[in-house]
Amino acid sequence: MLTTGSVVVHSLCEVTPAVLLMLLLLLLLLLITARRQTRSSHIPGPSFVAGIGPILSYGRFIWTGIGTACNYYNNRYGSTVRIWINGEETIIFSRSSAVYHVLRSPNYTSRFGSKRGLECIGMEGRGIIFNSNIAHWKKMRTYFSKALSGPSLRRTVGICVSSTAKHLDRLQDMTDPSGHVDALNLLRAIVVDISNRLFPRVPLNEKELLMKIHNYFETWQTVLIQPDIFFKIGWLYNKHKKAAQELQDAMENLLEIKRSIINRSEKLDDDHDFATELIFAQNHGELSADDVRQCVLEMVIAAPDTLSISLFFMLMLLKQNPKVELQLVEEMSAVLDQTAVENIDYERLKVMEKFINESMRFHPVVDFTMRRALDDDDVEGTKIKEGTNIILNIGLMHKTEFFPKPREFSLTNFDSPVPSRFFQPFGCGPRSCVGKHIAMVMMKAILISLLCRYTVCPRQGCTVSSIRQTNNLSQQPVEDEHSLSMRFIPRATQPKHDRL
Ligand code: HEM
Ligand SMILES: *[C@@H]1O[C@H](CO)[C@@H](O)[C@H](O)[C@H]1NC(C)=O
Ligand SMILES: *[C@@H]1O[C@H](CO)[C@@H](O)[C@H](O)[C@H]1NC(C)=O
Ligand SMILES: *[C@@H]1O[C@H](CO)[C@@H](O)[C@H](O)[C@H]1NC(C)=O
Ligand SMILES: CC(=O)N[C@H]1CO[C@H](CO)[C@@H](O)[C@@H]1O
Repeated sequence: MLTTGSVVVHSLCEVTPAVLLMLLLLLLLLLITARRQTRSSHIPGPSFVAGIGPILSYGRFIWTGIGTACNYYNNRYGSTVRIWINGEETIIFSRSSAVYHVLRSPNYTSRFGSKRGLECIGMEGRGIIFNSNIAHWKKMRTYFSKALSGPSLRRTVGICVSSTAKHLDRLQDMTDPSGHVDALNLLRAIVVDISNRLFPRVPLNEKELLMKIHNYFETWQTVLIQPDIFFKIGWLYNKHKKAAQELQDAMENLLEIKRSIINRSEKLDDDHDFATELIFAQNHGELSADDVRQCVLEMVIAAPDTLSISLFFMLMLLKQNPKVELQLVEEMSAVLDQTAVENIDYERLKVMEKFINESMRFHPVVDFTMRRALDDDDVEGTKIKEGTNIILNIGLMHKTEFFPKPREFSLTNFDSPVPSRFFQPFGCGPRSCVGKHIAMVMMKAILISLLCRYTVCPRQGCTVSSIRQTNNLSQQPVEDEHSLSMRFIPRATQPKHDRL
């Protein structure tokens, strides 16, 4: 009873009056039935207490965001916690051995999420990211794997370098009267341009597309775990429905243009881009038009939703750690002395790789990943029933195990080789990030192109721990007023071999 009481009190501050009333009624019921049992479960977590536990834990996920709620429960109950989302038992793991088991097992190649919500954003049984039709997902994944390796991986460096240079040349247009640049939006513009030049390769209005991607993402994180009733309330749901539809329509238009480009061209070069591959597959009856649209949509949003935010955090962290910036600049100068930025041997950028890894460990954009058990299993003594929702709290894992300075930003964390099970920013196994190799190449190429020309300076007092952030579906800065803007100061001594 004591622990139950404290759980209730602890969560009161964040529930609405309606839920509060319901809670009081339930509490009354509880007093009457006195020693009401908790559901027989040996896994730590809030107790069931006549259905209050599930309501409270669900409420916490909706109110505080998924990532914040996961961290709360792991910090409170330990590295394995059982909670409820929408009435469904959900287990959060943050210990590396359990996380590694789930990541690599073929039994967790599905994800969970509200069916209505996923339908709203076109991901239910379609695309790749939240597609839980396993046979279909596998087929889609082969198209993504192909497009994110081989020829396009080789084209990536050149495109990243030229796209970054193009945007930096036009920096004046993005600078406000006080000399500041909205760094996150600059990075988004660079990344969406790169994605477009790699995958659909159709002329488009960058700004408009970015706005639509932004709204689509808001909708995604809002609808992902909502109860079915949410989708029946017009004034809540309609604007989200509309935001999702707008990006889908934009993709449809883009594909229409692409189809006519393909029809008009006499002969296509051999390494087809992603959109061309998909259109050909549709023409051969292997994919439906809906499949093609959703896959292109997910490919177009993947990098702007993850990479640009990662890079933004990296720029902030760099200014907070001047010694690291010095080390980076020294390494860059040494490497650029011998080769142009397009031809760099990325293997030689050791400090850069440590910096990227440490940034993704210390302040990740993707803090956790969601899965669903396809089969009964036993994870280190925890019995998992088929259909159980699983959340892997990878962000917390990175801060509680192995690293010598787990709670600090320090490159010494990567001084000695880190066994892969302790560091999983992209996940591993069959459902890992399919873009993990290209993402590393992109981050290195963009960072080096930017940092050899400019040093950045966030506003006074703005650090990754002081700016407002949300940790819902991913960890993101809140875009209010000026806290995200930075000054871009040209470097006095640019590397000798600057071809930019
Ligand atoms: C810093 C950048 C990035 C980070 C930190 C990141 C991280 C992740 C993580 C943690 C997952 C879930 C893995 C799991 O459940 O085990 C994921 C999935 C995915 N990522 Fe990335 N990612 C990044 C960039 C990219 C890029 C550039 C692309 C494509 C262009 C991409 C495409 C995908 C796709 C398609 C999935 C879903 C895979 C599936 O369900 O089969 N990601 N990413
Ligand atoms: C979670 O995301 C939704 C949609 O963007 C937003 O309305 C809500 O405020 C977020 N929750 C928190 C706690 O930030
Ligand atoms: C392209 O050509 C195919 C047949 O060759 C035709 O079915 C399709 O409608 C054409 N698409 C466009 C956009 O012109
Ligand atoms: C950085 O992390 C990746 C895994 O994402 C790993 O393969 C690589 O060895 C790490 N690099 C360094 C320098 O630690
Ligand atoms: C559905 C599924 O993939 N089940 C697998 C779970 O894991 C065991 C052992 O690895 C496999 O034998 C099952 O086929």
